[in-house]
Amino acid sequence: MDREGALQTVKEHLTDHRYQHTIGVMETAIVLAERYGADVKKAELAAIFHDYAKFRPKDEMKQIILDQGMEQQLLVFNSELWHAPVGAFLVEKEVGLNDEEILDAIRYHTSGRVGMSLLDKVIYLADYIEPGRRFPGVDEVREFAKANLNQALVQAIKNSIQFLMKKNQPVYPDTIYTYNDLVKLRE
Ligand code: DGI
Ligand code: FE
Ligand code: FE
Repeated sequence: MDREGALQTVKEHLTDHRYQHTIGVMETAIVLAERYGADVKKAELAAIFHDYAKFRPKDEMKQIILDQGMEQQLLVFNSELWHAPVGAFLVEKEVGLNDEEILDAIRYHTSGRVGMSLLDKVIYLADYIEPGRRFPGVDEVREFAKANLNQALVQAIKNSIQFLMKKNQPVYPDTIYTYNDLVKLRE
């Protein structure tokens, strides 16, 4: 699938704002893939489709999580987490994209996972630092991303966990496991 076809497909599923975010993630993911030696074409496609399921009704996402035997724990945490695994499923089913590396990068783009692949990392980080993002601390992560992928990633996940804790929100266990796994890599 080429870039134009992919963008056209995803555009119908997103708001204008989310589509602009997607373009930012795509451009950032390509730069990161080139910098760190990931597959640039796969990074482009994973970025384009990473938020494919963002606007699916909650009921539909919940049903997919149940029917497909996905991690049931997802259902007791923030529904914002659901669009990642549900997106991987729907991108395969509806778009026909069946590259497991791309699907994994979509599946784990919100929580990360233990043993993230290079492509998973590129997409997670691109989602966090694309030019439209205005998180506190994002500029520091952008700086780290110029030279050290794992350092940038740890900082991004740390910021996200701190952000959730400040709002007294629960943190999905996989997010913590991802943090621990990446901190270990840096020792
Ligand atoms: O889809 P995006 O907005 O581009 O970014 P994302 O896929 O990283 O989703 C961010 C949302 O998910 C944000 O509202 C916070 C939420 N989130 C991320 N990690 C966790 C989480 N919510 C909970 N409860 N626990 C997490 O670990
Ligand atoms: Fe997302
Ligand atoms: Fe996103």
